[in-house]
Amino acid sequence: MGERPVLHMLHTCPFCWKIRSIAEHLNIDYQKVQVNAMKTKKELKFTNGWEKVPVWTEVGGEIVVDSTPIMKHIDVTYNGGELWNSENVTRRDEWIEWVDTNLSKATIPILYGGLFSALKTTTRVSKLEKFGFFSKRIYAWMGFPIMWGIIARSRVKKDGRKPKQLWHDLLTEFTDEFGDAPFFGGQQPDLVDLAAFGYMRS
Ligand SMILES: N[C@@H](CCC(=O)N[C@@H](CS)C(=O)NCC(=O)O)C(=O)O
Repeated sequence: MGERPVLHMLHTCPFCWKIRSIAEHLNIDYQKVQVNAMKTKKELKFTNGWEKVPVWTEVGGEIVVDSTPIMKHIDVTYNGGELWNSENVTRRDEWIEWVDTNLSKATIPILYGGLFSALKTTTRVSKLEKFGFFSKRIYAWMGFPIMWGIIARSRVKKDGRKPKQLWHDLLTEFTDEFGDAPFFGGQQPDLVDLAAFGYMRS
């Protein structure tokens, strides 16, 4: 067993950036393990069927999966639960759900919604992620028309708004909720702010 908690992740995964955001905010000393993007199932076999990143493994061997539950676990374990604590639990629960539903869905259209942005994104992903020699090249050239043609376009079509407009509207809706405060959490960021930051950072 290691001496530091371990985060299994993909560099460009928005859910992984949520974990990186909270871990870095709390100054936690942890180890990052970048999985092979084409072998996630194989490399994450130890999760007993979850097989998605992020995965957080505690020093004692406890395995925590799913990004928002991992954030809550980190907050409780290393920070006394202060980031998740709230005077208005209904508002907090409603907005973490809003962030996880709306911002997560908006990442694919902005990255892959246009031909040029899709090519730029797949080229960047193929450079940043761990791939085999052939799968890197195959992903860079085959991944881009697939992501643009099928996935992003269908999501853009469903929403009707251009990806940039969608992000603009979502961020306006989110920050309007802050009122006069600088963060959703008030004077300091809370777990909802860090989750939103994670999606944006990715
Ligand atoms: N609800 C999960 C979603 C995680 C997820 O979909 N991760 C993607 C990478 S961005 C993944 O590992 N996909 C691999 C697969 O589904 O096989 C979370 O919030 O952690």
